[in-house]
Formats: sequence, C-alpha cells, structure tokens
Amino acid sequence: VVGDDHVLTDPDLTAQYARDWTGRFRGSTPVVVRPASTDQTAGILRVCSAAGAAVVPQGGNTGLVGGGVPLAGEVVLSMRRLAWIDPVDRLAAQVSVGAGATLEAVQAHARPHGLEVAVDLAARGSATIGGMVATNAGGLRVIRHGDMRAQLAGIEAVLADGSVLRRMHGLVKDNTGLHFPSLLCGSEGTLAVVTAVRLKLVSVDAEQTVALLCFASLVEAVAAVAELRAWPVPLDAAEVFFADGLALVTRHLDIEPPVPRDAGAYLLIACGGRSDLSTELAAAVAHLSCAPMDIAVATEPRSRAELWRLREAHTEAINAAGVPHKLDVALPAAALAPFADTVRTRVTAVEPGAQVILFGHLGDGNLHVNVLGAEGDDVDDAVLRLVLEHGGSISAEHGIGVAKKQWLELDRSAEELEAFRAIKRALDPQGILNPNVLV
Ligand code: 2HG
Ligand code: ZN
Repeated sequence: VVGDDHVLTDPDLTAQYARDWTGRFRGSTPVVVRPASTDQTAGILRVCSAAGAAVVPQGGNTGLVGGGVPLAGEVVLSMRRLAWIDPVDRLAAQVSVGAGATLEAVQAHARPHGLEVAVDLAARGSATIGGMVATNAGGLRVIRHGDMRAQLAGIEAVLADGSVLRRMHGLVKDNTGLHFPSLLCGSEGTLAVVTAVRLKLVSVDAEQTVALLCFASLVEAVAAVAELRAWPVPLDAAEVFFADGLALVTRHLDIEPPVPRDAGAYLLIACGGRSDLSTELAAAVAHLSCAPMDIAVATEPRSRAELWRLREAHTEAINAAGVPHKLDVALPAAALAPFADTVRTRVTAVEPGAQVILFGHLGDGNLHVNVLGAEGDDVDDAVLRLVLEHGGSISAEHGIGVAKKQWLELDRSAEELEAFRAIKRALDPQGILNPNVLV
C-alpha cells in the first residue's frame, strides 16, 4: 500500500517508534508503516483488519501515558508523513491540515496572516495535530481558549475497516446530528485514525506581558488567580511551580532565576491583546488581597521567553534527573492546596526515597505530579486515589493511555465505561485499534 520504503522492519529503525520519550514505556513492533495519504491509511487498515492485526496509531510520540507505544507487539501506524497544510482560509480564520503536521509548522504557517492555533504546549516542535486531537491535548493557554476539542471545525478519520469519515467544510453552525470531532477527540486512537483536521484559528496578540509572581504559599497563588480572573485583563495563562522544580530547572539550564529561590509558590501569568496591557496587569496585581513577595515582569520577546523557560523546562529537567512517573491530574480550585500539602506524604509513605515535583496549569486546576525514584505502581495508586478523595479527575490533559487504565473504573462509572465499550464495539468490532488503551 505504501511502497517498501515506508514499511520499516529493521529493529534499529523501529526501536524509536516502540518506546516513549520519558523511557517509562518500552515495547516492540514487527513493523512500522508510514502512510502519506488518507487513501494509504485506509488501505493499511483494510489489510490489518483482514489479518486481524492490532494497530497503534502514532503521531509525534510525545504522549506521556504510553498511549502511542506498541506494548503488546502491535503494528505501528506512524502518521508523520501526512504533514500537508492547506493555505489559510482568512475569511473563516481556519486552516485544514494533515494529521502529521506538527503544531510548530502550523503556527509558522498561520502567523504571517496574524493568526495562530489557540492551543500551545512545550512539545510543539514534535507533537502532531492528529495526536493532539486524539488525546485532546490541553497545554498552556486553555484558560483563555479551551482545549484541543474547542479548536475543531472539522475532522477526517479512517475507521478500522478502512472506511473514511470526512466532514471538513468548517461550518461554525452545523447541527445535523452526531459531531464526530467531539467523539473522536480524546478517544486516543481507539475508535478511528485521525487523518486530517480543520482548525479554528485565533488572532495573534500584538502585545504580550508575562509576569512571575512569588507567593508565600499555594493558597495565596490560587486566590490570586481567582482575583486576577475577575479583573478586565484576559489571562492567557496562569501556571504554577515550586522551589524544588525551580532548583532542578535552573541547575539543568545552568541559569540564575530572576526571583528569589525560596518562595512557597511561583505563579507565572501571561496576558495579551492589541495594546500593551502591562499597566493594567500591574494595577490588578497591586490590588491582590495577598501581595506577592517578589515579581519579575517581561514584555520583550526574549525576556518573556526566559520567564516561560522556567516553567516549560520542568519536563526536560525532570527527565534529565531520572525516569519519572507522571500523574497529570485535575482538582477543584478549593482542593488544590490541600491536595498539594498531602501528596508528598502519601507518596513517601509507599516509596520512602521518592522525590515529588509539582507544577502545572493552576488556572485550569491542573497539576502535574512528577515522581522520581518510584519502582512499581504503588505511587500511582496513592496519588490517583488522593486525587479522587479530593473530588478530582485522574487525567486533566494527557489522557488515560496504558498508564492510568487500571484506575479509570475508579473515576468513571460502570455505566459510562459500558457506553465507551459499546461505541468501541460499534466502530471497531474486531478491536484492532489501540486495543490496550483506555478501555
Ligand atoms: C506540561 O504542562 C506538559 O509541560 C508536560 O503537560 C507535563 O511533564 C509533565 O508532567
Ligand atoms: Zn501540561
């Protein structure tokens, strides 16, 4: 279907497709197939259906829950060659792209038109749009524009039997029955393989301000986000990290932070618009009930990037220190601080030598609990149960994959999971699409 050059069987070539970026998930595959079109994707799935061969669809392989790794010897369907990008539709402020286009490539394509994809994340250089849709990626700007699901104006996807669902006209109003972008977004490659996406675009902010606020505690940072939200300056991001993460990042990058190293919580906020909003932001900060102990502000691209780097580099700094257990969780705003206060004790109770690093998207109630030095799954169990005790969700934005599959039944009801399975059986009766993920 794809020609010999795009069927990889040499273990030296397939190895990189069979493990994840963190090193936690390692599998094997007899074959990696690399289609360049929707027709070829459909052809491969017809062959795999006929052979009853299980398939793991894979984009940029930047996922963090093992959802794109062939852990049971599945065929890998690498979507990276479907990297076409149509001209930007300026009238509609939309663009159609192949599933394999990277977020960075689409951003570079849209920016000359003053437009951009509203979702942004640190893995932008490798993460593909198809993978971001399949996992309903969130990232750094959800507080303002919503997650990947909110950016979808159309989708094209291939079902397990090779049939193609296509609705890419991008109509803003289209109330004609089931909405496949919603159904497939977040289905983690279990229902269909996304081949193309019609994305809504937003206008690029001409001026942007980033501020790093140092607080005595997370309680104060959470309260600050609530108060800043009520201020008439639209927040683009409200991110959090702590002193231990800052120490790891500054050591890894060999830099000095622009703020003291011993704050109780660091809140990075960003806002943007047509004009410079830094005066409004300063006024909003000055009115906070709990004044920050220290502040660093940046309006120029370079200094903004330096502040952002302190937050974005957490993932790579942690990975340089070891193989982490990553627990991406969501909590109600009121439970964020009580959870953060308890989680370290719960982890060290089951894994005395473990190091817990917390950071995340505070404005979305989304914490990334990273645990270094954990052996088995006891740590995952302790953290996820603590999340549920606090009324949270076991996955905020990374998905379930294989990493959290065994805890899904604690979070979703038996009735919900049976509905998941019924949809899966209807669309993929042989169960060949990502069979070890989600349900
Ligand atoms: C981020 O927010 C990503 O930087 C990765 O979601 C989180 O490394 C992580 O745990
Ligand atoms: Zn994140």
